[in-house]
Amino acid sequence: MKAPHFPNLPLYQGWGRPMRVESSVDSLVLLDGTPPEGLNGSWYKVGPDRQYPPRHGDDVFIDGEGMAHVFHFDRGTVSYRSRWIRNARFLAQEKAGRSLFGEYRNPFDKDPSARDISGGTANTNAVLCGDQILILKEDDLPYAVHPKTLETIGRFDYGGKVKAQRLSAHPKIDPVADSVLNYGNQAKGDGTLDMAFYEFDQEGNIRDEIWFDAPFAGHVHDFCFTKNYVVFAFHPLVTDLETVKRTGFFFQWRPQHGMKIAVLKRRGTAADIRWFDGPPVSFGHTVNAFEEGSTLCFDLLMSQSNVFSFHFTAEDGKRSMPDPQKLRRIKIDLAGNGATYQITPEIGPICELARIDDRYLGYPYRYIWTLFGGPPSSPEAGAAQGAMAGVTGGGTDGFIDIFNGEADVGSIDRHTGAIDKYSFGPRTNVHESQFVPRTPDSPEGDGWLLTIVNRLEEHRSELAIFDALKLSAGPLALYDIGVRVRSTFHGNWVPEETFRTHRYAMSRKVSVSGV
Ligand code: V55
Ligand code: FE
Repeated sequence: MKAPHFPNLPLYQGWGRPMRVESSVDSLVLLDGTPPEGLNGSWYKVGPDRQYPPRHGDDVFIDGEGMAHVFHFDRGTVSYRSRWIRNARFLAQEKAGRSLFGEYRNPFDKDPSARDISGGTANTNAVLCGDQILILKEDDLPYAVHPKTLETIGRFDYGGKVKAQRLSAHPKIDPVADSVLNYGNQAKGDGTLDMAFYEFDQEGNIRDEIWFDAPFAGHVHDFCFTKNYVVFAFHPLVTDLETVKRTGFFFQWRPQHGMKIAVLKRRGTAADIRWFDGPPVSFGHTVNAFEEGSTLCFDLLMSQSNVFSFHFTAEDGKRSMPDPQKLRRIKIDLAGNGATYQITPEIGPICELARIDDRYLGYPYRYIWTLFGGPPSSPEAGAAQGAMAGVTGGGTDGFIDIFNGEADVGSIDRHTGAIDKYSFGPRTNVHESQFVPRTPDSPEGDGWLLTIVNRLEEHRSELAIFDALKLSAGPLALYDIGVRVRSTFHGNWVPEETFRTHRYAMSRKVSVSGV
């Protein structure tokens, strides 16, 4: 075995430098403030790290082996732990002492010994199911881990009931039905048109299952639901295996398709699906959806061009600055016979990784918490950010680089348009935040916002707890994590009592219009 050596690329520099460390910190040091009473439970987060350099050196930041993180909150004390997800890929590579996979998701770019091993990295999200935490990546089934220790238990196929080969990393909890909704994209393998929608109960039993064909094998990273419908938007990032073989890249931008939206009727069939067409816009993440009379409102962080052009380009291979991603609402009229949707104007700054008060998922809501991007604090900061994304020439304030870029924690009030935010200063960024209600029946937004703060120059991270509706007042409590937390994608909060009840405790006791 040879010592792993990472090539001299921006991808592995700065905050992108691989850590490859599993941490256990018993009791985080309180730097400032007073921990709030009543904040008891566990916050799970998942991100990529690099077990070994990929086969050909360069890659994209969304690749990398999954590292799960957990903060256990117990009456003002917080412990922190991070563990690799020991899935098939990780274990095979550990045995070989090197990476067996190359370019992101390219099935033709594997070591021959890994031909039958899934390239799934388990690096994107964590959600509770029964008494296990599931760690997700959209090209594989989840891996179950122990909720306290994060020890890997194994690949989870819901007792053989899930026939999709993969589930997305954006499951959503329906707070009224007490269900977990998820889906498989390219569900019968790379490049297949099969989409599989599932509604599960809290223990992972299937309550609803709808299979249908996508218009093209696309990149459906996230979705939305309402009381009666499920919304899938197919933006034109396409997987065509011949193109993957030729170019190496798993997705190609094909604007001629436009963005097609499928509206499924819950508990319905594929025959009930309605399709709506629009221009070739793109998005990574949704925010929420709800019904307003016969109008379906679908909120997302949208770009008017290819927001993934930093890695997945059109046929010409050019990498360019995309139109920046901002909050927009798409309106779909379900009463008429139309087959188009309406995109309403953008609101607020450049955003990424948005969350709401999860008790309002699928229903009318008011508050959004998100990363706010903006101009870099210095030309050097901008250069670091641009290099990472492979973007040269343009400005670098058009997108958020979650590794080496700067970002503030912010919120948008959808009713008043008010923006609230807090900056930890130059050369800092934050991870996706988590809203925690003060009590199960407190009003929308009344509670705490948790985030992880990266001090990019000092190479260390802090844990911040805010009053969710007073971000600009600064954190109520700030803890030193003691180590760097390499940037994560998503996660979820599990209240303490949920470990006893097995219920996600999302059931909302307050009434909302539309319910
Ligand atoms: C995204 C993230 C992924 C991925 C594909 O939109 C798309 C983001 C964290 O992994 O594999
Ligand atoms: Fe995501």
